[in-house]
Amino acid sequence: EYTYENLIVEIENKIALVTLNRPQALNALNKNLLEDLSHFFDEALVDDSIRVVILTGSGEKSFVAGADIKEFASFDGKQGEQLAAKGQQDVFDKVEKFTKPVIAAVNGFALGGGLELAMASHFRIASKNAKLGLPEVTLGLIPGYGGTQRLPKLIGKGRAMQAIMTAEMFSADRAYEIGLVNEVVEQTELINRVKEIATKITQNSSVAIRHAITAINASDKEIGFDIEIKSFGNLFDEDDFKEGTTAFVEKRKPNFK
Ligand code: CO8
Repeated sequence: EYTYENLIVEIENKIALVTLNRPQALNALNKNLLEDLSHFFDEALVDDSIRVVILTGSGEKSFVAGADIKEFASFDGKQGEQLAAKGQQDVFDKVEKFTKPVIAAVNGFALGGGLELAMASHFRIASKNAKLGLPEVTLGLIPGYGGTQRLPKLIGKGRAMQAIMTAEMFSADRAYEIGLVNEVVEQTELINRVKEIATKITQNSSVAIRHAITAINASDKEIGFDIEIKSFGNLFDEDDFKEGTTAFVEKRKPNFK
């Protein structure tokens, strides 16, 4: 029997509400949390009591503030590449290709790996306080969980270039304008609204929806993900990565050469 360390799973009316639960680290994705997610999606695939999955973060401040920087700060290139490859395979690809709908209820910060998880989900609903972005270049990194591939598909190449280069966050309203999230609602209404959408989905043909997901996903090119993983790993051997992650841990601005 598997017990979740960092996930809360509540199943009701064919909807699984999955809460990523590491509020002390703004729900940053560490190894345990990724394992929990990987395990959940394996189980949920064959669990007939689940028709739709909702992913959200615990607390009122954050969906997921990224991969756990403290956990990977000491990694080298090989380990970095393995981390990205394993994460993409075990979690992010599994989410995107999941044959039951996965909705991200973005209830606060969705940064780095957090926005990547929201983007791997089939669509996103945000609360008004949400802030979304890919700040990896502030750490001397690039997105490593599919962000270089999924962000341009969702918001266009030029906007994705600017967002990744500047590391700026989108407000919920701006994310709505550019199609990164489908709706923006009050935080207190977020889970109710997403459950309402999920309920509508549960009333439609699950076999048809399964085929629709596969067909919609079929337009994706796979090669970019491999290039992302390789580049992500290479950056771990650069001085900028050491400086960027050390600066985060020491709560100061990085001084890139
Ligand atoms: N990793 C680890 N700890 C984190 C993270 C994180 N990503 N984000 C926040 N925390 C921790 C903080 O260190 C802090 O802990 P402590 O109290 O022990 O110091 C606690 O959560 C609360 O955070 P803050 O005090 O910083 O809260 P603020 O409200 O002041 O700031 C921010 C909120 C702006 C969200 C700020 O926490 C922040 O900038 N976080 C980091 C955001 C970020 O850079 N995310 C991207 C990470 S890199 C990434 O995701 C790479 C993806 C590809 C990975 C592929 C394989 C690894």
